[in-house]
Amino acid sequence: MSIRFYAFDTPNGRKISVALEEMGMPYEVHVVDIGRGEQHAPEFLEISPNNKIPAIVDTQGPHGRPLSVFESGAILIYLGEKSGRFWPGDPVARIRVLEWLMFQMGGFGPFPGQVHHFIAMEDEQHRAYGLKRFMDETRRLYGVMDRRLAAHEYFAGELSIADFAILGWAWRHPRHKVDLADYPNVRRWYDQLMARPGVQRGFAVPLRRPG
Ligand SMILES: N[C@@H](CCC(=O)N[C@@H](CS)C(=O)NCC(=O)O)C(=O)O
Repeated sequence: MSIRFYAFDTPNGRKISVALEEMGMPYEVHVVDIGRGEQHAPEFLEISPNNKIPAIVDTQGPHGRPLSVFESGAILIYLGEKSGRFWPGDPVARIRVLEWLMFQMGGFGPFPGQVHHFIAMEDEQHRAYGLKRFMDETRRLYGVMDRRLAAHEYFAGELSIADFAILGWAWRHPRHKVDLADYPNVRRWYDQLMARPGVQRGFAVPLRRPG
């Protein structure tokens, strides 16, 4: 098994399980339970120095040597390069994929992630301020996505790693209290992706230990 996949059942973990399944790459899952602090274990920090999932180790990396990769965007690009799938060779098509991948990494992840944080906060004053700030931006990002998808089937034309990256967070729309009925083009895209067998397999991969 060449890819060791270190993850937990979160949006950033699911991006990679979906991509691995869609690409048909063999891999083995190593659950890192971030609720129990396993992301701080010294052996995990050696492959993921920012103590976050996901990370991978390709035991048969370039030149036949093992290679570890952290940061989900970098992992998606690596897997796209290795599989030759969902990562176009044409420079114009590739830059479109990178634009939407960076859009996800820089915005549609950090902002809904803050909504998840503030929603759980008990202090009403902090909660209200944080929720307004991050909910407004999250909804604005859904609006950007909706406009893009009005004219494009997928974010970068053909189905790509950018779609898998964005899907990981769109999957959590109930948690950040976004109704996809307000964004009909995102709804269409979301339903289309969720109907794919590879995506379904990606979401079904156990990323938590039983019990
Ligand atoms: N920019 C990183 C973010 C990864 C991230 O935030 N991972 C979270 C789970 S979704 C995590 O491992 N949190 C544990 C911690 O911060 O200690 C990526 O895209 O890979």
